[in-house]
Amino acid sequence: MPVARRETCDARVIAHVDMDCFYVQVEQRKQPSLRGLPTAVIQYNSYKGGALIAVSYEARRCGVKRSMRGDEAKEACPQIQLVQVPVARGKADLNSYRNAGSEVVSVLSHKGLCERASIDEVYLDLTHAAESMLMETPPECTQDFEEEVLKSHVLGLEIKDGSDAKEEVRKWLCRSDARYQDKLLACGAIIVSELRMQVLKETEFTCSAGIAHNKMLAKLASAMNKPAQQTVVPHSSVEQLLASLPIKKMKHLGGKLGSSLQSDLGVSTVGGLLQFSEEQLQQWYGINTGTWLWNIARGVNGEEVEGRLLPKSHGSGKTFPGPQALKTIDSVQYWLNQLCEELNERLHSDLDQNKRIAQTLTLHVRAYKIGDSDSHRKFPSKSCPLRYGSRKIQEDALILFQAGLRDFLGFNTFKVHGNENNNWGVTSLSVSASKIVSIPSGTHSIAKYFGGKGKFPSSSTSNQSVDVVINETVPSSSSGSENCTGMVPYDLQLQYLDDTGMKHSDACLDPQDPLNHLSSKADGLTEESILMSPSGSEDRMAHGEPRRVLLAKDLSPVSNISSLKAVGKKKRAAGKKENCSIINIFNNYHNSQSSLKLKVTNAHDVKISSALGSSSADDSYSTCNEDIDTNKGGCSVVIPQGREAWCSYHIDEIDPSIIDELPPEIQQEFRTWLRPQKRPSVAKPGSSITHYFLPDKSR
Ligand code: DCP
Repeated sequence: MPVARRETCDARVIAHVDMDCFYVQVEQRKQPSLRGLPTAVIQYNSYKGGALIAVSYEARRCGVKRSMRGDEAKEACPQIQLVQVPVARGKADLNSYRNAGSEVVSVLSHKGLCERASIDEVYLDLTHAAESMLMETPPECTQDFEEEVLKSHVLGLEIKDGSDAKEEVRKWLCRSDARYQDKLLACGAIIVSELRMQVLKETEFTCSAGIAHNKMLAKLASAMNKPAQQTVVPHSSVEQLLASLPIKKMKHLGGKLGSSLQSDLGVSTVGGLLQFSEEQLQQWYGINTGTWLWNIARGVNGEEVEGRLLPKSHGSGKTFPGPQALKTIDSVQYWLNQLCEELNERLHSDLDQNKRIAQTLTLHVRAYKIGDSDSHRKFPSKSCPLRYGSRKIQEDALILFQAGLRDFLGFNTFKVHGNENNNWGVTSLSVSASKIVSIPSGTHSIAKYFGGKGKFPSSSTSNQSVDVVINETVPSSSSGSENCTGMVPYDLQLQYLDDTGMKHSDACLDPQDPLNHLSSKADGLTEESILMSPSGSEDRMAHGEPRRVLLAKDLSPVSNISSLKAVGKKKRAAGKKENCSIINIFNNYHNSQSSLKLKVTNAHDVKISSALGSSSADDSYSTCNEDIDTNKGGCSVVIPQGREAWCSYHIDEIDPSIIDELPPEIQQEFRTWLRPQKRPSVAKPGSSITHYFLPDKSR
C-alpha cells in the first residue's frame, strides 16, 4: 500500500522524465531508416504476429495500440514496421533497452538528485538547481529563451484564441509577481527543457517531462503531453487538475482500492475525495491509507526523490500463457535455469561495474490449479539468502519452487517425483535478487565483502546489520523491506519497485515432507504473499517482515545459540553432504570471531559455531551475536583489512575450488596472497569443509 508521508514546508522542484515509446526509439536508433515510420516492437513469439510491447506515435495515429498483436496492427496500419525484440535463452533480452536507459540517466543526473524509477523513467529533484538559477539568473532577467521551454504546457495558463502560446509561456516564466514556489517551478521548467535537449543530443532519444512540487504531480504531468513535450503544474492549478482526474488514473488507485472508492464512496475523480474528512477515510480504509487518500485529494505527497542511479533489484522473468503453461517439474527447472543464468550474469556485471552484491533471492510464480478458478494468484513467493554462482542460484530457485508448489497444492496432494501432472500449470516464472548493498570503494578485501557486510559505517544502519545477521542466523528470514520484482508481462525484467506493505506467514515444514531432502534449505525460506497492486500496470509483490525476524530480534545470544545447537545436532545427525557457499564460510568465520570478542558464550558454543557454520549448506545456522549493535552495545567487531584479513586463515586447509565462487578481483587478491605461502597440502583425508577458513588463532 502507498505510504502516507507529510510534505516538507519547503518549496521543491521535482521533475519526472519519461522516454517516449522507448523500445521503438532504441530500435530506430539501431535502424535509422525506421525513423518517422509507423513502427512497433513485438514480442518474440509468433502467435498472431506477436504481442506489441511498444508503439511509435506515428503508428498510434493510425490506430495501432499496445494491446494488439502484430496481425491486428498490420490490419490497422498496413505500412507498419514490426521489429522483434532481441532474444536470448529463448526469452526477451532487454539488455539493449536497459543500457539505453542508463545512457539517459547519465545525462539527467548532472543537475540534481536523480532516481531511476524504471527502465525508461527518472525522477529528478531540481530544487537546488532552481534556487541557484533564481538567485543568479532569474527568468525575468532573461532575454532569450530556448524554443523548447517556450513550448511547455503550463496547467491553468489560459491561452486565448489567436494569442501566441509561446509568448504566454514566456510571460508566465518571467512573472515578477508570482509566488516564490511558482518562480522556482519556472526555473525548473527551464532546466528540464535544457536537460531534455541534452538527452536528445547525446542519445538521440526524445522524452517528455512533468515539473511540479512533488513526485506524484510530476508523474501525472509527464504523461499529459507526449511525445517530446513538458508540462508544468503551478500550485494554483493542482485543485483543478485533481478535480478532473479519474480515480483509476492515480498511481495505486488502478485496482481494488480505486474500485472501492468508486462503488462504496461514489467518487469518480481524485478531487471527489475532498468531501471526506481524514478521520472518515481512516475509519474506512485504515490509518495509513486513509491519510494517504486525504493527502492525494489535496495533491500532497511527501515522497522524496531517492538518489539512486542503479536498480534496487535485478529480476528475470518469463510468461507462459495459455497452452504454453509449464506442467512438469522438468520444464519448470529448464526455464528456471535460463532465468537464473541471466540473473547471474547481471549480478556479476553489477559486481564488476558497480561493486554491489545482492543478498536475497526471491522466486515469484503464477500458476493455476485445475478446478480452482481462483488459484492463479495464490502461489506463494519464496525467498532465501542468495548464494553467488549460476548453479547455486539455479538449485536454490528450484528448491524455492518446490516449496512454493507444495504450499500451493497443499501438502496432501503434492507429489514432487515423476513428471506426470494433471492438476497444475505454471503461467509465469520470475527470479529476482534484492537487498543489494554497495561494497565501499577502494576495498578489495573479502573480509569487507562478506564478513563485514552490514557493518560498513557509511552504508548501513544498526538495523540493517541486524537484518543481515538474522538472515544468516535464523532460518527463513529475509529483510522486511526488500524490493523485488512482481510478475510482469512481456518479460519485463528491470524493476525498480517501491517498498510496499507487509503481509506474510511462516513457512511451516512437516518433518514427513516428501521434500525432506530439501528441508534444511526449505527451512530457510521466507514465505511471502502476493498482493496485487491496485494499478493494472504496476503489479507488485508485497513483502513483509516475517514473524521469525521479529522473534529473532528478541532472541538473546544464548537462546539463539542453544536453538542453533539443536539444529546443528539434527543436521550433523542427518550426515548430509551439503553445498557450501563462500559467503557462509566468511560470515561464519567472522561470526565466530565476534562471538569470541563478545564473550557471550563458552568455548563449547564457539566450537558449535564453527562446526555449524562450516557444515551448513544454507546461511542459517551460524552462531552469531552480531545482532548486537556495534555502535550502541559497546562491543565492536573488528573486520581485518586487506592482507591482514587473509593472514588469519589456515591456508593449508583452503580448498581451491571454493575460491572459484569468489568475484574475480577477490579471487585474484586471494591467489596472490596464497601463491607464495601455499605449502604442500596437509589436509587430512576426509577433512571436510568444516575446517576450511578457520581462523588461525596462533597468529
Ligand atoms: N513495456 C513492456 N511491456 C509492457 C509495457 C511496456 O515491455 N506491458 C516496455 C516497452 C516500452 C517500455 O517498456 O517501450 C516503456 O514503457 P512505457 O509504458 O513508458 O511506454 P512507452 O515508452 O513505449 O510509450 P510512452 O511514450 O507512452 O511512454
